[in-house]
Amino acid sequence: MSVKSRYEEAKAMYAAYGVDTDKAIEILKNVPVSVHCWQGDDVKGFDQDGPLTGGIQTTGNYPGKARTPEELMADMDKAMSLCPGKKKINVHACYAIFEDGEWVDRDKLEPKHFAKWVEFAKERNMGIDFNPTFFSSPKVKDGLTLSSPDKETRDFWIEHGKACIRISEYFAKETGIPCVMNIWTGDGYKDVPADRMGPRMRYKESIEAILAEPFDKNLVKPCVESKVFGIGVESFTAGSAEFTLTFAATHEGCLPLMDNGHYHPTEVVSDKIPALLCFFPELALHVTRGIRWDSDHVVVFDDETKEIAKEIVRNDALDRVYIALDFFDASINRVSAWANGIRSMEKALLNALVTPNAMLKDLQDNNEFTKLMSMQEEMKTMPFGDVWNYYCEECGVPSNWIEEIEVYEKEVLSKRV
Ligand code: RNT
Ligand code: ZN
Repeated sequence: MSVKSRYEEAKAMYAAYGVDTDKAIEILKNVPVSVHCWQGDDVKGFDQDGPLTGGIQTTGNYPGKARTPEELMADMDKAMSLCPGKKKINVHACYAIFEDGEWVDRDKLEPKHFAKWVEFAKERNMGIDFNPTFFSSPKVKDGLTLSSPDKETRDFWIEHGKACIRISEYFAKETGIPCVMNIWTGDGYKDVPADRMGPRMRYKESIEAILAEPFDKNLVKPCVESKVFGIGVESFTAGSAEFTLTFAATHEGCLPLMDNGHYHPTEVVSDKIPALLCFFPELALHVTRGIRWDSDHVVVFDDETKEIAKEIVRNDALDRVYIALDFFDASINRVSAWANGIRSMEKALLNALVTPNAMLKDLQDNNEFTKLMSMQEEMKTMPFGDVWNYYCEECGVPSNWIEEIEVYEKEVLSKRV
């Protein structure tokens, strides 16, 4: 049976529950998922030769990682060609592309250092999201940036943040699509600190100084990302959940960003999304998969990813929640990591869009919890795969995508030695 005829049967089954699968597919085609460039080279970047620092770490040594902008872009292209749906690209400041032997430190970065990314995005009709890079730099003093007690250090990083706002605005103007600019630092302490408020007050003032850089709020969407702890900074994180959430709530135009690896293990971001939607016009996500800790495993089509997508869809918030991916696995083919992560996010969104949300809500409101559980269980064995396959075919994604990755590994990645 063809993909199309299987789809027709599935469509009828979903229609019996009041779900319009054609409409679901049309909606999903226009939902952007932001693809992070840093999966391709283990968060290394092009502006420095040192190790990855800041409380984050990649593990694994799979051959074939991208070493140059050209290789990284080619790998992203390959991965994206194997995934349905609309994409944005997500670039970190350390991925500046210098030409003719030029190099500037992070406080001196300019739009021209990202012109190649703009070219790449424009050719593919994509927007660009951006991140100042407050890690992997000798200017990080004693593990601290924006919260450092050393004024010179803070000032350097504030200048970096301001430069990134200018670059973000340039991205938005060039692509015609708003740029989500996420502020995350690994600032924290390994052991029990004697002062927790001091660093947070400095962090607050530093972010305020960055946001004092003039920018058009319709073009640049600054976010603050929280975190519970990092490697080597287990006792204290300046940008904790309460800190960043309150910062965003009290600073007009600043969005909270939730990374689902950044909470205590029994907390779920799916539950936090509707809580924040009650108050914030817009919010941002880093979708990742933490196993036992913030391990940044590749996103798969698991329960929490499905729930995250459901909360966005059933609260009619596809245009209020900026979805970005954030994982980095160096132990497997990196193009496959991207492809699986993007495809899984798309699957979760499609799954949410073909869930009979209105009907399930009614059951809840009418206190019909026996039927609610039963219906939710029934939904799990609906022929979702047939809808997914049709969506992929509609988007021109090759059905032999795994084989394509194997060929790419053989012909391209394995030659990088
Ligand atoms: C780290 C944060 C942060 C980074 C990226 C590279 O724990 O999740 O978002 O992963 O900025
Ligand atoms: Zn993150």
